[in-house]
Amino acid sequence: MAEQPTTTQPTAKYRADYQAPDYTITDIDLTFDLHDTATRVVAVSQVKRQAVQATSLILDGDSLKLVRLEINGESWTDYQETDSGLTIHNVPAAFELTIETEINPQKNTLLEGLYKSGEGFCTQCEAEGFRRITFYLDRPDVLARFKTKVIADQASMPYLLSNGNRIDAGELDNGRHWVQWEDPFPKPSYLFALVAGDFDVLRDTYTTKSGRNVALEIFVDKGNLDRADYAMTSLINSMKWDEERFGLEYDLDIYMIVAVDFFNMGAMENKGLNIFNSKYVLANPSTATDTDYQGIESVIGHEYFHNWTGNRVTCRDWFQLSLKEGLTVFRDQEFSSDLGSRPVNRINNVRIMRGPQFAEDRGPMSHPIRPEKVIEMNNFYTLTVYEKGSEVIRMMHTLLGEAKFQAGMKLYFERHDGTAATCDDFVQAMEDASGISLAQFRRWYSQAGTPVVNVATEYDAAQKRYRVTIKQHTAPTAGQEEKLPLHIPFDIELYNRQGEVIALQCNGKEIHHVLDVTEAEQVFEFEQVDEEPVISMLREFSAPVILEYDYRDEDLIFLMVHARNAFARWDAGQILLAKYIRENVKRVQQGEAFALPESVVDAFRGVLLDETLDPAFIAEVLTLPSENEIAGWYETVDVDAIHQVVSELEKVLATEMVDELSAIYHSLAQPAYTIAHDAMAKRALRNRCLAFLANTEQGDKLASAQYQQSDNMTDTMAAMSAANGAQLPCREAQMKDFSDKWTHDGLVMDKWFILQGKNPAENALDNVRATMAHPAFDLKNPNRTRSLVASFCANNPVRFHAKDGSGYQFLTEILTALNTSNPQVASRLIEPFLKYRQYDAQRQALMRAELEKLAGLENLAKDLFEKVQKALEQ
Ligand code: B3K
Ligand code: ZN
Repeated sequence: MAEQPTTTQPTAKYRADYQAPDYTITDIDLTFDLHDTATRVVAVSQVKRQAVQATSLILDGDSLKLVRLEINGESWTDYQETDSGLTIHNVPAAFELTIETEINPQKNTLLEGLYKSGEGFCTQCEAEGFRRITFYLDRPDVLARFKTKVIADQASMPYLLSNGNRIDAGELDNGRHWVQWEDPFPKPSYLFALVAGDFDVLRDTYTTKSGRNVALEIFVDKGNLDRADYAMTSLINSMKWDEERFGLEYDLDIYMIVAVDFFNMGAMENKGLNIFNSKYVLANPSTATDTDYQGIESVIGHEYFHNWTGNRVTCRDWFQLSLKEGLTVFRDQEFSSDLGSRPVNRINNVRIMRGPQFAEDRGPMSHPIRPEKVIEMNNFYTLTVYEKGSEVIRMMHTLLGEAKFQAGMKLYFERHDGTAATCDDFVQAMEDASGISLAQFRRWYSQAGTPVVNVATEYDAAQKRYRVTIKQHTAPTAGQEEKLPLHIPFDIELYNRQGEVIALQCNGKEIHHVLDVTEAEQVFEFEQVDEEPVISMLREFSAPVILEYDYRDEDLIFLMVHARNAFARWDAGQILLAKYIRENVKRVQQGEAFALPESVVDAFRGVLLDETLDPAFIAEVLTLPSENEIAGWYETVDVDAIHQVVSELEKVLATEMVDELSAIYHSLAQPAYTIAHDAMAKRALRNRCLAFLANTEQGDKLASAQYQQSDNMTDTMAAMSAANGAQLPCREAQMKDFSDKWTHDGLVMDKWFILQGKNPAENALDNVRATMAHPAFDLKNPNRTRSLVASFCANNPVRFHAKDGSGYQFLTEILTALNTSNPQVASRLIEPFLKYRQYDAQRQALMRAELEKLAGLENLAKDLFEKVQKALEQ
């Protein structure tokens, strides 16, 4: 039986209610006696009163059995167990608190606290998992020095790991052994980690710039050692990059990473002992795609960078989550951009903003990057806090420039190292170090929603003036009606017809290309503009806003060729595609045929044939916006029309450019697989060509041949996706062959499950249901569940939104099962339901009925409760 989540009516917490803790804990000494169903935890804490008036110590606790409670070594009976933990009455001002608890890791399907992943034990404590291990002040502003002793069976669990340095070890006479760890850096409980098990270990060393030798260890399941190299390379690259770009050095003698198969998210930055979803560690050419490799590099980097932005300076309270996450995402994006292609990285980050993040801003869960009200903290590890949070940091970087931004970082560490800080502390450091006012800019932290920036331009030939009128407006979002103008860094460039840049002059002075847009409406008048220019705007996506401007086709086609920066060229292509997607959705709705001007095809053909461009960049230009991103452009979404238009557009481009696509496809074949950037870039373009060609007569032959000849997972998956997407005859044989070959390996099978989920066939749902019986599928494993269920519900809109409501019923069944076994995963999967108001009346009613069913569930977990409630009341 799965463990039942808390059943009491959930209550909200507000940012405004923050209060410093009455007590703090300076040191904690933990002993774990590990057993599958009854693990004993003894916690000896040094407690100190902080608030004079306090007499009771209120500790957090969840699903714990209290075995023993002592104060200064004496049994203590003056306490009460509550719904949320333990209240100990009449405690002294400073004392030693001993608590022994019993927990059941085997039954812990929530994957929070201490749980079993396969044969081993591991922990996940962020945000509030430590309270499922022992009663504690489980909040990020209580920082203690941790000492941890782990006792377990020696034969089955030779490795016993925790944070910090290994200080002692020994054997017991009953076949058990123990290891003791000590972390010299005070830390909040969410950064605690413990791992026990049997692993293969990849070892290396790193010497920091000041000469400290650091042992690097990556622990993987037995037999997976040949899949750990890239993670190690990425770790070493991260350590080096953080020294070079941010001047930050690692601070312990050992850095460990453990890959586990059961994990709710990507990875966790526990001090000195990162725990990773195996998806972001394990890779070799035959099991992982280029995208997987890139994911590993960025997540390894992200968790490593947290050592300074997150661990050395942590968050005062969970409302400040973006302090560490937004900043660390910014850092990992910069890392990937410095090591790989900056434009391609930027494009992919912007796709996430314009697709799922903008969608989050429009929905019932819309919140500022620093939320004001939270029921379940795990629900706020969102694209808004992470990705928009990173855009907010990036805007400060744009406004200050690299040198001043780095001065701000330095000041931030000087002021806050070793403490728990706020978002405001960060902005203050940036402001103080740079002398640049961020007063209005701070609104980005409190205001939710995506601003719309509307631009109108006017050219006065007689005066040689170019007038740019910029209006900004943010529509009301859930629970936040009033919106104020934001400080928007608005990066522009003007070009003459020869493609040369026109210097920006205002009032006789040359001005910077990043305009400070701060008012609801603002006019910039540029002088000495000799001819009507072409304007490039929101270059590099300089602010997370929606740009509205009535571009002429020829101007976009001009920018696709002449804009000086690659991102702007890509963006011009996207705006051009968007114009014709919108127009054709209208045509489809009116029963007219699909139409695309020759000039548009030629513009894309021009990019395809431009040998001076990076092939990976060309692949991005030729990638259409996703159906989900397109859905976001509409008040009422017509899933079927959108799907039809995207398919037609792919087909028309493929047919019109078939010769070029085919020639390039063949010319880019590579003799042997390497993971060098230029090799990846060529594969990216070649496989993009294949995806187009799948819509032509050659499709089946090409996809079939590529699958058979492929010596690497990138090309294998590209062949399978092409076959799946275009429903080619070779699809079935490929799917069977792949499953026969990889059934034993869940991580690889995830790719196959994703294809089943995204299968455009009419009977996709039947297939998905049948696939749940596949031996490699396991609803208890978050990776498997996400691969199959999320790819169907979130990324196969036409089938999920089937008019008979069958897709909706399916999602409710899954959510009902996960509500008890793993509500955190359920809470991610429910997202498609939250957008129900964007659909037609019939679909709305069907989805609403499902939400109501969920609302009526007995024991609805607070993760789902918060979202269901907001969706229904919106
Ligand atoms: N800090 C963790 C996320 C924890 C999520 C808790 N539900 C990973 C990261 O952002 O690096
Ligand atoms: Zn993070």
